[in-house]
Amino acid sequence: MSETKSIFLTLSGRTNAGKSTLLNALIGEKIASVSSKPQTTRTRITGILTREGTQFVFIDTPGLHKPKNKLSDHMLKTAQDSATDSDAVLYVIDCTKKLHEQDESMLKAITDKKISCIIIINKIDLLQDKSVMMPLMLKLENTYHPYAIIPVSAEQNDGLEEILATAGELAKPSVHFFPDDKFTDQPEQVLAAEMIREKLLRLLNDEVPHGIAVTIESMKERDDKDILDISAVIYCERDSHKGIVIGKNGAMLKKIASSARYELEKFFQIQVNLKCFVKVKEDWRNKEGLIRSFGLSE
Ligand SMILES: Nc1nc2c(ncn2[C@@H]2O[C@H](COP(=O)(O)OP(=O)(O)OP(=O)(O)O)[C@@H](O)[C@H]2O)c(=O)[nH]1
Ligand SMILES: [Mg+2]
Repeated sequence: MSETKSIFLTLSGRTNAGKSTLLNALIGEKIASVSSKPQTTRTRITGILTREGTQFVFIDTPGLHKPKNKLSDHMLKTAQDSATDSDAVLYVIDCTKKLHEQDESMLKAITDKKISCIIIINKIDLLQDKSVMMPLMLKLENTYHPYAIIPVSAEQNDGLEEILATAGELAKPSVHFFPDDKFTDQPEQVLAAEMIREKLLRLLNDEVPHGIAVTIESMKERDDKDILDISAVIYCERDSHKGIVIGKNGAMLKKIASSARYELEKFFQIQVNLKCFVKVKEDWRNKEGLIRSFGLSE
């Protein structure tokens, strides 16, 4: 039997750099929520790809940002611990943004710990003239001496093969830690809750979606029919936010539930009957007990 290999790679970088988009693109399944709003990812999300004997285990993490509450503190700690604890890091940078001081301190921490680092310059589809990346690439190369720097467009699946080939070089002989056909270790209920939260992030404006948590109260296939019944609770921080989530005559909640149902049906390949309830938990992002009960602290 030929030798198997594996590698654990943490996706690290500033919020909105495109880490979750890249995770989904690499494994070819939509398991992580993506939105144009900052701080979309709140916990560690594992995506797995097994190819020609090599198992890649990607760990998506919350993006680096300025912490504003206790939830943020947990998110940042998760991000920092994951990056400095793994075999290798895919450090994702948005090529349309200036290098941030948080990029610099994270890259330094990774380098100091001698963790193999592949820097991913993302969103190159937004550059008319690709040569404008050169000064940034040169600076990164000379300062951090990464294993490689790879320009990609996660959204357009451009550069993914190069990432896999390069990461594959760093894989070590090992057993596979997950079954070869598995692509995530996220429980189905967590995946479903995240799909609903993503729609809230996309459809609501300003501060409202950041103060939202979604839990699945029940998720069960009917015995007599091919229907999956899902009951979800959307928690927000204030009564006024609850009003916004529900909308006039329930219009917003209907819109959220129907776009979530579409995605749930696509993912679980079964007809879904989704019921969403909206509740208020005042200032939950500063309450440790609630953060824990929503599964957002490690
Ligand atoms: N044009 C373009 N947009 C991209 C690309 N990759 C990601 N995006 C967009 O960038 C935004 C942020 O993407 P995410 O994948 O949620 O970013 P993230 O790094 O996971 O963000 P956090 O979870 O907040 O840390 C979304 O609107 C994506 O559609 C890309 O290659 N090109
Ligand atoms: Mg993310």
